[in-house]
Amino acid sequence: MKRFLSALLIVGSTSAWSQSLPFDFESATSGMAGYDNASFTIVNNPSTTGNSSSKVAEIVKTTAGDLWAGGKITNVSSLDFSSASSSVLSMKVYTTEPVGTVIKVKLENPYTSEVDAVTEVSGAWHTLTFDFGIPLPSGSADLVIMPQPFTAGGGNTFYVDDIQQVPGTVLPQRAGLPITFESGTTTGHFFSFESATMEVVANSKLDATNSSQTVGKIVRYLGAPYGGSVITFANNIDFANHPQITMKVWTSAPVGTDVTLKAEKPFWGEERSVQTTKTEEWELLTFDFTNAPTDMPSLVLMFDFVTGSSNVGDGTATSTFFFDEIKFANVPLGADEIGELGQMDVYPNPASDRWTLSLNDGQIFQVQIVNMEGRVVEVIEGEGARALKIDATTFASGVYTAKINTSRGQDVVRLVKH
Ligand SMILES: [Ca+2]
Ligand SMILES: [Ca+2]
Repeated sequence: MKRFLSALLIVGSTSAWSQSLPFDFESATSGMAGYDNASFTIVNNPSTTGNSSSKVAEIVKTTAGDLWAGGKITNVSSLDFSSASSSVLSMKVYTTEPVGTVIKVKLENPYTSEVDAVTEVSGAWHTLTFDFGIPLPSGSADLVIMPQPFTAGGGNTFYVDDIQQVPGTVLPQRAGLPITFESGTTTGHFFSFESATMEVVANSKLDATNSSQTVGKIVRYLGAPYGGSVITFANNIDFANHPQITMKVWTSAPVGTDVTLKAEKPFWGEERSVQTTKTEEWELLTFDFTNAPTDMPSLVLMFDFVTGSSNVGDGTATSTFFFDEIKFANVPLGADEIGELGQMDVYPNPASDRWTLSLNDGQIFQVQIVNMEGRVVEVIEGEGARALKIDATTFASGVYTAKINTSRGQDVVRLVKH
C-alpha cells in the first residue's frame, strides 16, 4: 500500500505540476504555453525603463487570423482574491501597440472570471491592475493572458512581468438605489466586462439637466457587443413598489443609440432598452420594469448594445458614456445614496470585544452580519431600539458587512474585528 501511494504521488507531481504567484520570469517557469499559434516564452527584457529585471515573458500573436491568441500559465495554485490584502492581480506590461490596447486576464479551467485593463503608455513598462470584482475567485486555475483581444495578430508583441496579487479594496455592497456618485459609490462597486471600463469621474458635462459634481463613465473598447458594467446590491431591487428606474445619460454617440439596463440574478436577467433622443447633452431615460421579478440584486449597464449587432466599441467618444442618478422613478432623490445614510454610527470600529450600532433617528429592527464569503454568520433582532450592542468576541478577525433594517430603510456598514 505504501509503495502504491508513493507511486501515485510521483505521477501526481509530474502531471499536475502547479505554480504559484508571483511570477518574475527570472528563471524557467513551468506551465507556460502559447495558444492559437501565439508564442509565450521567457526573453531578455527589451527595456529596463520601469523594469530593471533581466528576464520577462514575451507573447507574440503570430497569425493574423487568430484574434484571441495569447499565453497561459497552467494550474496556478493558491489564487485567492477574496481578502483585501490580495484582491487585485497586478502585472507589468510593455508593448509598442497604441495606448488604449486592451489586455485581458482570464481564470479558466475551471472558468471563474475574466477582467480587462487598458494600456496607458506605449513603448514603456507600466503596471496594470486587474480587479476581479464579485464573486471573488479563489482556488486553482489556468491564468490566461490575452493581449489585444478581438484584434488580428500578425506579429504584435507584448511583454509581461511581475505577475502578483496586491492589496486592493474589498468594498461592502451598496444597499440599493439611488446611485448618485456623490456620497460613496465608487469604481470598486462596479465590475466591468467584455473590454468595457468604468470610472467615477468629475462631471465635465455640467448642464441644466445634470449639474451634480460626480458621475459614472463607461468606455467600451474592443470586446463583445454586450460590453458593460454591473453593480450588485446588498438588497434585491424592489420592482414591486418601484417598477420604473430612471437614469441620466450623456454621450457623443448619435441620437437613437440603445441604452440597456438589465436586472439580474444568477441564471436570470430582465433587460429593458431605450434609445437616446439627444447627443452631447444630459438626458433623463426611463426604464420600465413593470412585472419584473423582485428577487434580483444586480443591475447591469450596457450601452449601444443591440442583439445580433457586431458593434464592439472602439474606445472613442462615440463608445464613451456618462451616466448618473440611477434611481426609482417614484422616489425623490435625497441628498445621500443609501448605504451612506450617515445615520448609523458604529463604535469602536475596528473592535475586539463589542461594536455599538447607534441610529441618530429611528429604530433598528434587525441586523444581519455577513462574512467575506457572503455567508450570514449572525442575525440579531433589534426590537426597535435606537442603539444595539453586538458581541464581537465570537467573531474571527476580519471584515464583515452588517445589513441593518431600520425604520428609515436599509443601511449597510462595514464591521472590522481585530
Ligand atoms: Ca522579470
Ligand atoms: Ca452625480
